[in-house]
Amino acid sequence: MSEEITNEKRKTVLSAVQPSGNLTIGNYFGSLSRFSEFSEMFDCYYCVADLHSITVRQVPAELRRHTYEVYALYIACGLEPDKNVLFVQSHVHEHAELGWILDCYTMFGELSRMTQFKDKSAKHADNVNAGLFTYPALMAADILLYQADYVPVGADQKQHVEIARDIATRFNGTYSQTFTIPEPYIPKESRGAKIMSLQDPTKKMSKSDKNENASIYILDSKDDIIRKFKRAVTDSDTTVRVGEGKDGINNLITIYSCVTGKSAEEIEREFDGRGYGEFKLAVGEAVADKLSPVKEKFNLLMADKSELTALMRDGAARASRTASRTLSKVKRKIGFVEA
Ligand code: ATP
Ligand code: LTN
Repeated sequence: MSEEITNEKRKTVLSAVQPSGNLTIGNYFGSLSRFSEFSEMFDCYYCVADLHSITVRQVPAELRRHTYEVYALYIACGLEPDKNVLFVQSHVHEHAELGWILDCYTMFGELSRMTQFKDKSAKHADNVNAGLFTYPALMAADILLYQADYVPVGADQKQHVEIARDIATRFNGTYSQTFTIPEPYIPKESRGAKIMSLQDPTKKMSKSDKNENASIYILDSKDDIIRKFKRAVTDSDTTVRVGEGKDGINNLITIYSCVTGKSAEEIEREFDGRGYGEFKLAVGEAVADKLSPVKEKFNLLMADKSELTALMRDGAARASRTASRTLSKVKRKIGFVEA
């Protein structure tokens, strides 16, 4: 191996999921299912973004349950706790601290352009709080604390990774090289970058959707999965093919492609001459079979909360070692007096 390669620093990956509801197959195909690919090659940090989740009002008992659930799902989806740093965001105080600092390097105009802010403030018009607005600066802190090179996310989060790059570039330019500039790592459109709602396929499938039939949850039973796919909104055509104005079918083809690895053309050929009913059933069964081992592992993990708590504690200590190094460097550069 050449000198150059042996000396190259291992790249770092960071991503997070909010414990704001029951995770959907959008979360699964857009992010969780892909996380374990990185473990062998990169230093990986995955966090449960509980600080982010309170930008929308949460019921305390549910927030607690969802935090354990997302953490257990990380492991059930194949992330081994000793090969990845798995932690809860609020357990590592550096996130909130750097979040505040980065607020002061983030412009009002930049934040005003964020699509997620516009969507969520319309959806929660009675609670348009400052945290919802400055959410991207905290997300930048999550990423920059670990000097992450890659951030695997669904397409909806691309804008937030871009603002993190802008904040990092601004900070580095104001002082000197401090932060690695992160890159988003987004699956190709046909591979699950955006899974749409089953009831309104022009909207993304979201764990906070009030309509339970709109989303397939990772923990849904096989019967529920099949029933929801049966009821999925499609169109008046009858042939299974990708097309304009066929958002519902396009979405089902994307989902089937995510599960089976088949291309859209292969799927069109497989269902040539067969109706929507048969196709929906095949998608339902394939998704249920794919999720069944994840659910089994998840149930085992959730049965031992004290083990999960111990893993969380260990993850937070490991995350904090890296995060505190970056935060000290930032404080020094800004001119804060050391204690
Ligand atoms: P909320 O409804 O609370 O905003 P969400 O379902 O959009 O939540 P997040 O916690 O914001 O989920 O996202 C976790 C990860 O899942 C992110 O990487 C996000 O890009 C991805 N993701 C979320 N929804 C989808 C989707 N429908 N298709 C593909 N990826 C998705
Ligand atoms: N904003 C993300 C969750 C999130 C995140 C992050 C993703 C919080 N911090 C850091 C990647 C990196 C979301 O809503 N999906």
